[in-house]
Amino acid sequence: MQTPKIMRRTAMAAAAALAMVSLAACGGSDGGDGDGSADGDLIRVGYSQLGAESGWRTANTESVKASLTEENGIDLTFVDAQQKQENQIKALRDFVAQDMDVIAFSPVIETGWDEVLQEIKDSGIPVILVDRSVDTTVEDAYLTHIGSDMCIEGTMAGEWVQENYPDAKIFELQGTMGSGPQIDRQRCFGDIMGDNILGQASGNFTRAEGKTAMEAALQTYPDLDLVFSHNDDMGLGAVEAIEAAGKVPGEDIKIVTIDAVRDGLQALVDGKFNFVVECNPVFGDQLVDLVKAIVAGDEIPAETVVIDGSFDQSITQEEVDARLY
Ligand code: GZL
Repeated sequence: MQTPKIMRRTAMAAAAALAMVSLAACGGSDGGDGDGSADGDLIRVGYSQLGAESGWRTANTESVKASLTEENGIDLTFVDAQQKQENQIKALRDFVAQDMDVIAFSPVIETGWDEVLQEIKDSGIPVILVDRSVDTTVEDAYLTHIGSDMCIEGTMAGEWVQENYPDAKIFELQGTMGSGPQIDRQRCFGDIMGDNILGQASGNFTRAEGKTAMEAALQTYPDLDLVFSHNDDMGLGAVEAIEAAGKVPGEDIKIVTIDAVRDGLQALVDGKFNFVVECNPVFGDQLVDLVKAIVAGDEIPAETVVIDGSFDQSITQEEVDARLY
């Protein structure tokens, strides 16, 4: 479904193209030399990033900024929300006021977006949902989503635990409560290993909060022997807590995480993690292609799923060193 803004721009593009053909026929040209929109201007993109809470987010931001560049035809306005929804909503409203060509954002939690998404829809600016998901009543609130399937990630982790430690006594470190990854990873891991979960607590996807949550868990559940962490950073915090308690991470207490950032894979090589499911943050190149296709009025896929792999302790130091992030 094309929103009014795209139809307006498509009409402009058609008119520009017609103008160029007629000018060329007369031996002239309008000199359109940009890369991106048909009229040669840079495509103005407003991007609301949720924060810088983890190694994953840092790698994702680097990928977005490396791809949405002027040389790629993009004028990027990038705003970091420090993991606060109110900051994202303000940024989104600013993008509407600035009449961006495209808005992209990675919502910190799934709910609370209806009002601002309706405002964006009324403005006709197309929205790309990046990485995370939203739960909204606004019809056609966004044009397309790009990111990993968080349920598949939870399933991959659950299947590995079922296969290798079917009798594990599990503590679950949850990501930011109400976020898409926390909801879907928990649901789909729990579908397989839910009966083995002794307790859960959120570490908000950060190393420090993961350590704090793990310290409490070790007190409450002294016989826990496996941690399922929704991301590497909280898993690394858990390592610190486990070692401080005089136990050996990866042996006394197994650790299964998601993301596969370099620090997480290093913990795997070092024997402190046991299994890591990838959640690939490097999709800036696919994002810029989506932006250009939207502005060009091309057919847009509703979903671009970023493919994830997984790693166990067979990984080598050379493989870790060769990783992009
Ligand atoms: C997943 C992403 C999650 C990562 C965390 O796509 O949204 O947020 O798993 C990050 O590391 O904080």
